[in-house]
Amino acid sequence: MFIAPGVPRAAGGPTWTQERTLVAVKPDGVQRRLVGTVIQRFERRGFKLVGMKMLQAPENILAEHYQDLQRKPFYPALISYMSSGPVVAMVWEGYNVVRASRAMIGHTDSTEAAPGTIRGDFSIHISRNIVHASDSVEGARREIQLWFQNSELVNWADGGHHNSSYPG
Ligand code: IDP
Ligand code: MG
Repeated sequence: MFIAPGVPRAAGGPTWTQERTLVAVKPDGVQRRLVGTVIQRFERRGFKLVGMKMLQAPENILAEHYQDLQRKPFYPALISYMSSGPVVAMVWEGYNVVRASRAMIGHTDSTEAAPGTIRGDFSIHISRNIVHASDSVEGARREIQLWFQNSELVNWADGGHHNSSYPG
């Protein structure tokens, strides 16, 4: 049975709230031709792509994006890595997409990232970890506003063209 987002399954049961999160394929992911792989994993999980663009990330966006890390010793190298080539920024929507996408990308450090996660399958080092995903609903809201104009996000209607709902 299909249960619409936002409708409680039963009294006291889970509520389906839709979330959005920012996912970005970092320059090493683009260089290694992993853009399609990242998109495929989110699509196959059933999440909905509502925004996507390739860009050479401007320094002011990177500085704000990584503002919490400014005092870390690796910060200058991080900014230079993130500026080393284009990134593909995306906004994905779906039930608990923030937490689910963190699980899908895996641990920051490639050594700790579980096989089957994006980082666990492809990352070679903590400083070259392929992909970014927001780490909280509030962080996602902030990052989506930072990377995208409202007009760049598309609220498309789900036509139900999935295997699970295909007629006949
Ligand atoms: P996250 O990307 O898993 O959320 P954060 O701790 O928010 O991890 O760090 C942001 C990014 O900074 C990491 O994805 C990685 O690219 C880089 N980074 C974090 N820790 C290190 C480090 O110890 N050495 C080099 N780069 C690091
Ligand atoms: Mg982070």
